[in-house]
Amino acid sequence: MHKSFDLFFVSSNNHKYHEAKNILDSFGIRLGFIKSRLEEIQSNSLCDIAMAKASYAFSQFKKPLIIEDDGLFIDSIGGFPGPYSSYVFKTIGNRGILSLLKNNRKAKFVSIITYCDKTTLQSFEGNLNGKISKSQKGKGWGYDPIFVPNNSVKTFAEINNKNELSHRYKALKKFSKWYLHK
Ligand code: ITT
Repeated sequence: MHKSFDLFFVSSNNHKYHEAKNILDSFGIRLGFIKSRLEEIQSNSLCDIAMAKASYAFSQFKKPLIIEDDGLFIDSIGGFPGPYSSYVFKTIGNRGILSLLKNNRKAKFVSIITYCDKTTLQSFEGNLNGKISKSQKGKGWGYDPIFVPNNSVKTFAEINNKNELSHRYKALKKFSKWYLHK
């Protein structure tokens, strides 16, 4: 099991894995999947959460791996849901988020990718600015139907090139440069 890959993505979220795999394929890196829900510390810092999540994953699976921690930060509500994005999506969801917003709809998506092996723990950050749409548009996972990236009029759920511009793409691009030269 898991033998033929040099690098694994550990996550409970199939969508995150499929996007990460697609992006890393384009950089020539093959990515295996270990589907697992990892323990998460409580913190206001995505980076601290990601580092702890990666160390925990390595202690469990003992293979070179990456994990990802994401957050959607909405300006007018003090950066909420930020590090609590997963919980907020499951509780109030996109309808709940839309009901909280008025005119200022600025937001950003942040991805932290953390690599861990026996000797190294290293994080890479990708940010994407945008805004929250007035209603849900398109069929996508998570916050995709309400996030409109800057320079677009369509939501993440409506565009077909999300993997060429997303927060995940930006973090994985930095990771790839480092990983391929390490
Ligand atoms: P892990 O097992 O990898 O932790 P997770 O889904 O709990 O999976 P996060 O803790 O990183 O992942 O939660 C971030 C949440 O933000 C995620 O559950 C989605 O609801 C949302 N999210 C992150 N990236 C997204 C994207 O590209 N498009 C839409 N929603 C996204």
